[in-house]
Parts: sequence; structure tokens; C-alpha cells
Amino acid sequence: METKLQKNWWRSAVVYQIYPRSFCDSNGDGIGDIPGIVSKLPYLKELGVDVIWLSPVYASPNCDNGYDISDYRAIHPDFGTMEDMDQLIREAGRMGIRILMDLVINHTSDRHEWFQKALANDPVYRDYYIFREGKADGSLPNNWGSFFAGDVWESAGDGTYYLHLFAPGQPDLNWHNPRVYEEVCDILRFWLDKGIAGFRCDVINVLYKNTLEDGKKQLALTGKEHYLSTDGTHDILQRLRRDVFSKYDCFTVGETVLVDTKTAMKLCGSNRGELDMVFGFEHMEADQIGVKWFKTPYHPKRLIDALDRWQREMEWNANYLENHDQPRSVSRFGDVCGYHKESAKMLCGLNLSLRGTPYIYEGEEIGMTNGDFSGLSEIQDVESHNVYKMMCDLHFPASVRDKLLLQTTRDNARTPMQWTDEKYAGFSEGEPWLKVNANHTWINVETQERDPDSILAFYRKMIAFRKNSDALKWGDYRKFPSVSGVYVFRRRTRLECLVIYANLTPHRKKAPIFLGTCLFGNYPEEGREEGWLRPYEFRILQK
Ligand code: ISL
Ligand code: CA
Repeated sequence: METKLQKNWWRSAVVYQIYPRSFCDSNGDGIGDIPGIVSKLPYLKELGVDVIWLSPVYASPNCDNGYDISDYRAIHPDFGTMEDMDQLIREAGRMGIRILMDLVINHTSDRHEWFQKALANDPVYRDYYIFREGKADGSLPNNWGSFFAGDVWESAGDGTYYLHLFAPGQPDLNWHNPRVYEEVCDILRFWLDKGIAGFRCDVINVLYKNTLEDGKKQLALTGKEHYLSTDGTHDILQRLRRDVFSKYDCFTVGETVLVDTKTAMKLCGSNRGELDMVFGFEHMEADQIGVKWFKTPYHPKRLIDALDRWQREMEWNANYLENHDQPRSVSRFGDVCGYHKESAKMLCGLNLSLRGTPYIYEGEEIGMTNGDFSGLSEIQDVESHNVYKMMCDLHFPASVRDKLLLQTTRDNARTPMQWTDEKYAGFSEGEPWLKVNANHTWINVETQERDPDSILAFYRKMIAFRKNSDALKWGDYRKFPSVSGVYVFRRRTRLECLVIYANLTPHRKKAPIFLGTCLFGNYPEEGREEGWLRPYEFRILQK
């Protein structure tokens, strides 16, 4: 009933993801920074989180907002200094909060010293990356497709090309080279010695490419069969754990793209000695086909089925509904117009009742919505610009292009954090790097702190509830049959048995039998209609 896994501290932790550019700007340059984060530690403490996952703050030319690192041991001046970083680790630590760093080791920036030397034909550094000649007929070295649309080869200027699965400014490292492995181990130790909590490992299951042969032609990501979750990657992950992670009190969460539960278990099963948990993406596909740029109408059943499958088939999950790459969950799975509060609270309850370590993305705790951009000119995201270009090349009509762009752009999640109803939402004194959503006048922290019934208040209570519940932290999971769009499951230890009801629809729903005392929910008990759930209702019953 109870978990057979070790009860490590990071399993019962609640993690809060910060996208540093958009969280809090301390000096009015319009860019969030580390001193800004330090100033908000009391807020995070009150929310009840244990770990902050920081999206990259390293030196970077920002072709992909920090996911292109030019120096792994330096802080980008936009964000502050290494002293600021040390202070953040220290002050957070004093409050019982630890810092999880983002680890981007599939690629570096093209401005990284290693790549600059490689371009200059230094034989040692040339082999840190993947350079190839074009084919005899003058075409590119292979037919692979990039995660950001387009091909994966960029000219190195000397007649050769280098491989980049993401933007051209993100050349892939050559993981066949033992020196690359050693370099990365040193970087890990540099950060772990500072006392951080561990790493969120960016696209970690694509490191080791088996071959550079042509791939099977596909709508997107041609070539992926040659690099997704290869044996070489498993081997690297096992060695990293043995040589480095096992020597520290830390944990790792892998961002693993395009994996099912079977592969995910190979990447983080407790008998594998690789990662501690992974972010799956199957539940993010509840409103898309194949690639995330093509949206389909959202069906709650698809979300429930994917969550349920991962709950049943994984030993442990990294649960999330939002991150810096995805549209806002309340815009996607909730109802911003009719049931903003109710649906945001239901999503909170759901995310924090599932078995696994919960992750909350900045702003999710106040129900921030997708950005209110008017078109491409207001969008910064490199992926969006590439995809837009691809849609133009494929002659998509302008109206379709704009619709897909606004629905899927990663900037939806990257708009400045809404602290107050002031001009720049209390995020900055100066004009922010990305447009503030006009709805900050009513969706903001300050307003919600005054309202005991707010989404923020609900998050605080739900986190506290989870902390006090062994069933939610360690209990087993079982789904019960229910009507469509209603997710009912049990979390149970020997001493505690909870049944969770989540209505994922805007309709009243006939609920399966209610027995037990309601301990927690997003509607008042008064006026309850026996045997019915209200729109987006969430309840926890004790059996
Ligand atoms: O949704 C996806 C997979 O189904 C992709 O968006 C995938 O998560 C993403 O492309 C990989 O993301 C990570 O690596 C990128 C960076 O741009 C993202 O911000 C990061 O989260 C390259 O480093
Ligand atoms: Ca700043």
C-alpha cells in the first residue's frame, strides 16, 4: 500500500519552477534577475515550496533564452553575479528551500569557448561536436529534422556542417567523446559543491546518437529513431550517477521527450541507477496531434487516460501541468472565462494529489493565463519564429498561421509574473522584455493575498494539506470507474485512505457514490446537491 521505494526527501518535496527572465526584476531593466528572486523568497516560503527549479541563469547569448549556454560556470550579467547566486543558495537554504539547477548538456551555445575552438579547427575541440561533410550530390549530411522546425545542419564556413537538433546557435555535443563526459562531470561537481539540490536535465534522452544515417521520413523529427533513448544514453546516465550524483545528497529529474512509460521506466526505474524521475509528455498531448504545433480540441478523457497510465505504470512520477514550454494550464484544460477560479483550483488539486513529486510553474498558483499577444511581432520565442516560417513555406493561410502561433507559442508561459495591478504588474519598474498580460489588473498576487477564497490561498492550503497527508505523499494509487470527464482515484496507506474527485468539465456531473467526510475542496459544502459534482469541482474525501 505504502510506497516500497525509499522515502527520500525529494519525493515528498513540492517543487516550484522559476523562469528567471520573467519572475521579478530588481533593477528596472525589464529582465527578471537573481536579486529579484531573493526578494521573493518569503513569498515562496509562505506558499510552502521546498525546492526552486531555476531555468538557466548561466552565461548565454540567449538565442534560446539561456538554453544555449556559453559558460557553465558563469552567471549571465542580466541575472546578476555569482555572488548573487551564492546568496540565493544561502538565503533559500536558511528558509529550508533548495535550488535545482537546469542542466543543458545535449548542446552548448555556438559562442561557447569549446565551439569557438572547434570552428578554428583545434583538433581537440573539433571532436567535442559533430561536424560532417555534405553528401556527394551536394546535399546536407543527412535528412534529419530539428525540434525547432527545419533541418539540423548549419554550415561551419569551411565546407563542412555541424549538427544542431535545436537552433543553429545550439550545436550538439559529441557524446561519443570521453572528454565531453569528463568536462560535464567537472561542471556537475562545481555546482553540487555549492550545495544545490540537483539538476533538471534538459532533453536528456537525446544525448547519444547511434549513427548519422538518414532517418525514416516523417512529418517532424525525421531521424529520431537514431538518437531517442539509445543504449549509449542509458550508459552515460548510469555513469553520471555512479561517478557524481551518488556522492551528493541530490536528485535528478530528466526532461525526456517522446517517451512512453516503458522507456521512461528504463530511464528512472529504481533498479536502473539512472535518473530519479522524469517528465513525461503524453498528458501534454491531450489537445494536439503528433507535434505540439498542431492543436486539436481538448478532451478531458485524453488527459485522464494519460495521467492514469503514468500513475499505474511508473514507480514514481514528476507531476506537472505547466512549464516554460507549454501554454498555461488554465487556458488549456480549464475555463478562463466562465470558471477561472474553479478550474485553476481543480487543476491545482489534481496535480498535488497524484502520486509523485509535484512541480508548480511560476504564476500557475494565481491562475495566470496564456499571453494576449496580437501576432508574431510581439513574440520573442525562437521556436515560434521558426515554426511560423515553416507554416509560411507550406503555404498555410495567414489566419491558420496566426491561430496556431498564438495557441502554441512558448511565450504564453513566459509573460512577466503578475505581482500587482500596477503598470508593469509589479514585475519591473521599466518596460518588461515581454509584454505583460492586460489581465494583471485582476489576476495578481497582491489581490489574491487579500482574498481567502483566491486561487493562491487554495494553493497554500493544498500544499499544506499534502504535507500533512501520508496518503498523498506515499500512498498507493488506484483509479475508480466514473462518468466521462470525471477523474476519481484513491490514495491509500495502511492508516489513511483518501478518495479524490476531479470534475474536468464545465458541466454538472453525476458523481459516483460519495461516502466519507469531505476534507478539502474548491466549493463550499453549503448548497451541495447530493450525488452531483459542480463544474470543475475538486474534492478530497476521507474514507
Ligand atoms: O514539447 C516538447 C516535447 O514534446 C518540446 O517542446 C520539448 O520539450 C522541447 O523542445 C525541449 O525543451 C527543452 O530543450 C530546449 C529548450 O528550448 C526548452 O526550453 C527546454 O525545455 C532546447 O534546450
Ligand atoms: Ca533586472
